[in-house]
Amino acid sequence: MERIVTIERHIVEQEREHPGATGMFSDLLYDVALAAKIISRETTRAGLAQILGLAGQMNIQGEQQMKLDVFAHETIVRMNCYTGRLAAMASEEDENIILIPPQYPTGKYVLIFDPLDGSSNIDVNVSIGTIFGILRRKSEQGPGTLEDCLQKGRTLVAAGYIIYGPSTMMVYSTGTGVHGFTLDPSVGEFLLSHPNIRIPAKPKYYSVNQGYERYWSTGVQRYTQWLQGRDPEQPRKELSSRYIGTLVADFHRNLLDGGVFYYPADTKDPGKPSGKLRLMCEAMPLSFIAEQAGGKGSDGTQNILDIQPQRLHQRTPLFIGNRELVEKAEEYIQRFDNKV
Ligand code: AFP
Repeated sequence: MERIVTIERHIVEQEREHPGATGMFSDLLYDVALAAKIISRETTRAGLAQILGLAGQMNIQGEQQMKLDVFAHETIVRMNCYTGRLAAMASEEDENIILIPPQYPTGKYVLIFDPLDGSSNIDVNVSIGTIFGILRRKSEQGPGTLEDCLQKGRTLVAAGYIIYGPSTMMVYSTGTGVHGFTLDPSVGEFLLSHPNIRIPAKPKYYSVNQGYERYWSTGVQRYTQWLQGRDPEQPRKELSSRYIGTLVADFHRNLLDGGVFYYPADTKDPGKPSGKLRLMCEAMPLSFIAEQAGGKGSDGTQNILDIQPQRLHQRTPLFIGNRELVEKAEEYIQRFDNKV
């Protein structure tokens, strides 16, 4: 008989595999899941903002409506600032690291997150998401530091994302495989629905904003032609194209069906020579998941998990999904762009 496993039970069962575990890490993961449920509840009401009062304006009760990305950020911060599990947080919505208020104890972990990824899709009722990563602090005690946050993806102790789609799902890994849970809103629990996710060996999709093709390097353009089965030197069956414009949703689909997502460096905006995506809050956690599912994340020249972040909001090109598709991107970039 199939067992019904809640995320709480799953986290506790995983903890038992680590005899020295204090439970602090499990509690932190559970707090993230709880924040996700609150954000999920609010995302399903987002369309009502128009009739109940626009975000950023007064609603009919005369209360100020909060934008959903700000709401998601504040929910995660408020859920985690007083628990004694964290030394600091870093959010895509905050320029600086978020310190634990002095009246609360600090803990040994650091939480990095993108509270609401794909926010431009909210108004059109298309899937959005939350991305998170958990690091162990480097400093011994006291308030967390920037150095506690600026660590390589390789040092993540856990990472995951929540997708707010037709149903809400939380997918996470603590370094022992990738597991997916679907929220049953009637009981308010995440239930294990996708144990041990592996990226299918035969990919189906490539996902990129092809509207920007003319701003890409020759290597990325030639790689795209290869994905479309149009490189006469290396013939292959074409992949189908899918692009949602929410990284979490594009990544999630390719994780389950196989494929590659990329947001390369481009020349569109001289202020963003490395593309749009953030290394710490987006690329690192998802690359951790990809690797745990048998795939890979790369910036086109090196593994995302081996990059030492220099700044909190550093941007990076990203190629992520099936390992051989990502390595093929590296090959094209090496061949056509890195001429010396
Ligand atoms: P927004 O949060 O501004 O909608 O950006 C979402 C995102 O960072 C990521 O989720 C998408 O993959 C990417 O941007 C889409 O960007 P383009 O609109 O340039 O394709």
